[in-house]
Amino acid sequence: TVWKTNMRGVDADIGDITKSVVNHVQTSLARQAYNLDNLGAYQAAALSVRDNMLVNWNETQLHYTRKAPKRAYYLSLEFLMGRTLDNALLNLDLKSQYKDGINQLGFSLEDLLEEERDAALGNGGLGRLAACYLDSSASQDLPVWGYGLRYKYGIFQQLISPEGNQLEAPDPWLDNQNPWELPRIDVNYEVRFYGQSERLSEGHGRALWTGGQEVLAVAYDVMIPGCHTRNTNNLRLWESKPKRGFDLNSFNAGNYEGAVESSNSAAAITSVLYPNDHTTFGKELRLKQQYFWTAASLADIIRRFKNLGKSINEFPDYVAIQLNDTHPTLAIPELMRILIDEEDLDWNFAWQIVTNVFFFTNHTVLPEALEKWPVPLMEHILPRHMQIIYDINMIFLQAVEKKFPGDRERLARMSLIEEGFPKQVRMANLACIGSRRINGVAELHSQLVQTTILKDFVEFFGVSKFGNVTNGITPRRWLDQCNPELSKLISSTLKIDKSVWLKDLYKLKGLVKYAEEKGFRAEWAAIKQRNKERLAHHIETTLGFTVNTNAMFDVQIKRLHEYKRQTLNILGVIHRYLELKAMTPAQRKKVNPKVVFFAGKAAPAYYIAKLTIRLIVNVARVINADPETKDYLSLYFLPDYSVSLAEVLIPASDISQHISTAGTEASGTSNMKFCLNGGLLVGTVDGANIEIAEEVGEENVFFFGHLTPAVEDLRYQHMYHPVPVDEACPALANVLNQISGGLFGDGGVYEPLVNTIRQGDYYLVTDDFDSYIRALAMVDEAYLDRDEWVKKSICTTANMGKFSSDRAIMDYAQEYWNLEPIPVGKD
Ligand code: DL6
Repeated sequence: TVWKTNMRGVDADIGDITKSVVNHVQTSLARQAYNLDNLGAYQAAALSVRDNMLVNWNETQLHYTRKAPKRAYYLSLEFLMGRTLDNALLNLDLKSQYKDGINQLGFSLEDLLEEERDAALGNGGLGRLAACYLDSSASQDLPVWGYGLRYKYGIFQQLISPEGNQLEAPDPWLDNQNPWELPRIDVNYEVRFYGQSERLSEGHGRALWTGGQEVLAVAYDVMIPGCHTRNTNNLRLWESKPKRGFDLNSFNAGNYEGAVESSNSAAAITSVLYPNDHTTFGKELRLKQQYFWTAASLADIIRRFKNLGKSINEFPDYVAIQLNDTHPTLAIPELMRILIDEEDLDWNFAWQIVTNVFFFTNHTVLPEALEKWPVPLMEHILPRHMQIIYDINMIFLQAVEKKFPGDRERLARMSLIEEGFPKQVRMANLACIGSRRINGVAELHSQLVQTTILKDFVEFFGVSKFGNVTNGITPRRWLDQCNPELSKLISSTLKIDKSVWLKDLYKLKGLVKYAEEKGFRAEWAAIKQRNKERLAHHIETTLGFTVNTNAMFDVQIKRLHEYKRQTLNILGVIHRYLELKAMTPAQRKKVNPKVVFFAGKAAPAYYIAKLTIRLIVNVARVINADPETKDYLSLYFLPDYSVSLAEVLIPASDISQHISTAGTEASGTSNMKFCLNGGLLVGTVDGANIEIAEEVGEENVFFFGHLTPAVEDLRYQHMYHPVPVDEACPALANVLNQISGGLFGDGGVYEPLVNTIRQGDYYLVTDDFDSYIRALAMVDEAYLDRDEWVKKSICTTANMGKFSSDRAIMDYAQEYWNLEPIPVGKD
């Protein structure tokens, strides 16, 4: 049965909606309804929708409190939520009523949706995954809360200079107020930094941590409505504040700067999201962010547990904590500190509790992403935690020595402390030792975790501690919301209400048989075409470019990174351009027209990634202006990639590129989004591409490139027996020579980028180039037979059931957390 939500627990009608919106205009915004702009109307509409969510949210929290189930907490330093209003209206099943209500007030809902700023508290895949998991937890009635930080500034805004350089501007996303959060000044905790830790007993007993700086963590709650259920979960984000306003003594003594300094330093903790994915820099503020957030979250979790009146040894029966990568790993020594220093438990008992509560997900095997913190920094900021880490390490290494006597190298590899200047704490080792289970995010990745970075730990603990949960995406945002026409066609064809298939995505399989129906294919193709026109319109109005919507749309959208190989893509574009230039007009006429889109941000300090953007922008400038070729090939770099931009791009794509060097992309999730929207993939045999092909059929994926086992050997050869690119891959050499020769502006500018391929070629662009070009030729050929292409597109969507984040979150709930759904209003 479909549960209908409403204004107050009874049926919502349009009159109720307009009344509630107008009421918010007058009382919450203190404005007049007759003199209101779209922003004001959006805010009032959002507050009115929020009222609905609040009713459900309160009911859900009460229900969870009454039922006292085991709960899970998802600790993530990033939640890349995007916009909320459309998603909330769809999940609450109120969209059509609000559309009409907003119309009656003289506005258009579409316009109001555009007023909302993205909540961009994340870098990329890891943060967006966390957002999908929140949606799925609520939709599956699971008692799961998220914990994160309320950054004042999210991921930077990306601007492109006239030369093609990425520039970064702050993202003041809270400037217009955020109707979706509830400040909870009553929920706050003190968090200590620095100071001294004095051991109070011999061995691993209690210690007293005093002095230093105390900062206040204040909660902000964000409601997470489930789809067609009253369950509305919570995302709690912490803001840092000085414990006391400012130092009055310094102020009175005339030391104004000193007086506000400590209050500024407290507020700075949650001021900005670090804009790096896959790299760590060992910065003090980042370590303070991590501790601030884990300490506040644990204090909150323990307080909630204590309200149950249970004994502390039952903690793991009521609490599971998922560590989203190593960022929250300090929660492990922090829980030890609480149990030993505050609860007065003995070490072994405390350790048993800790190792039954935490679960750890690894999201990358790239060595530069494995977090390490300098011991001196850790000792300075968290002296008590450093003692605990040393104690954990000592006991652990004794056990390793017992199991592998005399294996000193193994001890050195497994130690929590990496020798060197300075010594460093290895957070992945700590997360692994302190967690009950560890998982990777796709089959291949989980295998690689077990056979490379955590191999020693598998040998020590046994393989049963390690598992896999292949990532997923929420079909609510990534189909129903971003592609409403396709969603409607699916419901009408399957004759199943969307509330059903959106929560049981395997139902899409029913579409396979319609791939053989001409009429259905025509409707399917027409929707793709309209989505392409919607994207073209967006580009025209925001950037002023006219895009050829009769062409194939080829999209690569993700963070700029050498391992993701945007370079391979742009070099392929240049190769295609050179081929077109060499053709006669008659030959060109037979070519399949193509528009290539790139979007993505580069970490501000990542020079090669930024240079890649510059190359793309300048290649676009040249080829889009070439009268001979522009009808057959054009190229756009769309600035300031965001969740909202992805929602317009993905439904419009015919083909998308997921072309990482094999073994480097842990999973990828945009690959799933494209396929769910009927886009096909060109990709390497990497991450979740492999499982997608297993589901949709290899005949529907364009694979190319070397496989993971070959990668190490190839790198070895590049290093010790290098072959010049001219010999190894003449087609690529020609492309590189054109860049160096200045076809796209001063060739010298691009030398550092070109040299990454000519010298060393760590990401194997040379090795994969020919096979990549062949794969693109196969894409062209397949696209010529449009009927077959549409069949492929339909069969791809139809077989994407596995990649719903509902499946993924239920895997976590059942296999890891031991959690039951607790539906509100069903008993
Ligand atoms: O698991 C989500 C996402 C994967 O889909 C990507 O393949 C992977 O690159 C990304 N990893 C990170 C690394 N973060 N850290 N640390 O973002 O995770």
